[in-house]
Amino acid sequence: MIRIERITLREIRLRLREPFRISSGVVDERRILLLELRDVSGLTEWAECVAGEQPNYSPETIDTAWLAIREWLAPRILGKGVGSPPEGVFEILDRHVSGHNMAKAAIEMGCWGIAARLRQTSLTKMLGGERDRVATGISLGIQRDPDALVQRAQRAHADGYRKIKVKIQPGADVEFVRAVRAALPKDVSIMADANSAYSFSDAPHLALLDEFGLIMIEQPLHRDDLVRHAALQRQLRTPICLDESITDVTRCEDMIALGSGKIVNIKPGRVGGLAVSRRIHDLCAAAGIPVWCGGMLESGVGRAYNVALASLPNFTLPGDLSPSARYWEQDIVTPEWTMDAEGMVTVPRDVVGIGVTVDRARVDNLTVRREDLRAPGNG
Ligand code: OSB
Ligand code: MG
Repeated sequence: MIRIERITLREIRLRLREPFRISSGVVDERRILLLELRDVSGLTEWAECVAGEQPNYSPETIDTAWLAIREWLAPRILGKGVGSPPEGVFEILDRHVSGHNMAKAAIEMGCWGIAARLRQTSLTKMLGGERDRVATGISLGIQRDPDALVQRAQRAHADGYRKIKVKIQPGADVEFVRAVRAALPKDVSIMADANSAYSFSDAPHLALLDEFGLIMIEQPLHRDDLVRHAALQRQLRTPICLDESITDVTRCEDMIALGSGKIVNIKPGRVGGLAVSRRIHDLCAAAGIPVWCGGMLESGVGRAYNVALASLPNFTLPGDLSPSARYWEQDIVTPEWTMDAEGMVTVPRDVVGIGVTVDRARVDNLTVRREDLRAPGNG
């Protein structure tokens, strides 16, 4: 049994080493919502809400998540006992509260972190993760021209990344991918992520990507377009991977039933946390659908949850789990996340809790907003 008596919300600002551009927007400074949860026993653990600055990737933002956590979600958990492992926290948060998955996930994941600490074990073991190391890919933002993208891709390949993902949009797609494909050895795994930039009438254009042997194309169409993704998949040789569309287990069942995609990107924030992530993982494993762990430009805190999740057995493709230095001058955790020359990140299987320690002095320094949430009567 876990009983959370306080959740401290903080907003910190962390500048990316370089702006990250996707088809729906650009970010140069992350506004990151951190949660620090404290159990009645006095144990604490950190979690991260991955909502962005703008409602472009999903309807949520850091500001809507803050509101949802304070007004509707934290009161359902604070001062009340929840089970351990916290398999049922998502249902407690989800009943009669639609949407706000990233806000729900932040609390839910924090409960997993606390549960691991209480059991004196690692988050990875608590989840049933099996791997000691997870394979890492890089997600490269849209660049000014193909040459600039090729430079970044070559550097990433030399660094050891096991998958090169390039963001695309109309006007920055076929020629950009062609240039990257031509610049890298034949056996390098390349993929493209459109973040919903296309419509079904673009099918003949998207089919031009087939000649490059991409391992997948991620989320070409609108998040709600499962039927059109299925029609598109029938016209493409390249496997479609869904990201934005897969917001819960049912949506994943629909993808499988309709044939809307052949691969799933699992982001715990998008689906409401680790328990739902694991259910999607299990569903896909049973259906022969490979999964990989996506990223949301997380700090070292959110990354810890992603790495633990990615150690489950059906995460068979490299995740968007780049090391700290790919994003930040300096991360907020020690040790920082690193990647070896084989493109592998070590899973902290034997470290109690999430596997990294938050640099509290640095977080205090970066904090621009803070709010303590407590159970009523514990004020
Ligand atoms: O679509 O996967 C995406 C970042 C922000 C919003 C959406 C996406 C991304 C990424 C970043 O691709 C991956 C990473 O964290 O390295
Ligand atoms: Mg994506």
